[in-house]
Amino acid sequence: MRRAVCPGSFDPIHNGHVEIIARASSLFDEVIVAVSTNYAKKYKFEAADRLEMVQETIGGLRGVSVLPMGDGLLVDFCREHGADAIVKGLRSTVDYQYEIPMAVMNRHLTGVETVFLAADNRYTHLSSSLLKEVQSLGGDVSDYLPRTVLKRLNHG
Ligand code: COD
Repeated sequence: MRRAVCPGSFDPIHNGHVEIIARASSLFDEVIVAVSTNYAKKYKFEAADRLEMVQETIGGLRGVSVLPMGDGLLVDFCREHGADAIVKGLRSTVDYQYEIPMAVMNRHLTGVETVFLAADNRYTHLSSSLLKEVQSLGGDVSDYLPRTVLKRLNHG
């Protein structure tokens, strides 16, 4: 039984995240989507809302569960939940430069491996912050966001 963790702050979840989680679920028997909260960071959505939006979006995917991660170490979360790997999406060399030190450190700490999946062409330009900015200024981001997220953004 192979179990992976897909971590993120998901503020909010978008279709680039969803695509990576779906592909992870075809590679692993079980995937846990870990919704992190870094208390030093300012989020648009509360932890409970971010968690709910992820659940509403990917709840139907077989073998995928969603859990809060709090602000501890990702490797501790992986150990606690018996995960063999962390799965992340890579959009560009900027992501690569940011992610590699964390992957090496995480492997050093507990031996957990990080598996990188190349972001799909349709979503390489997406980030939660870009989508929030465009939406807040009146742009149409409906191609990139799950319905539940769009609804909350439009009413928030
Ligand atoms: N296409 C494909 N994948 C994407 C896209 C996209 N357009 N956008 C984002 N992703 C992927 C990336 O793999 C990203 O890692 C993941 O989705 C989540 O994205 P975000 O933006 O929601 O998540 P971040 O970057 O805010 O989350 C960072 C973590 C919570 C993963 C990280 O900070 C962490 O591991 N924190 C725990 C504390 C810890 O252990 N620190 C020490 C690390 S060595």
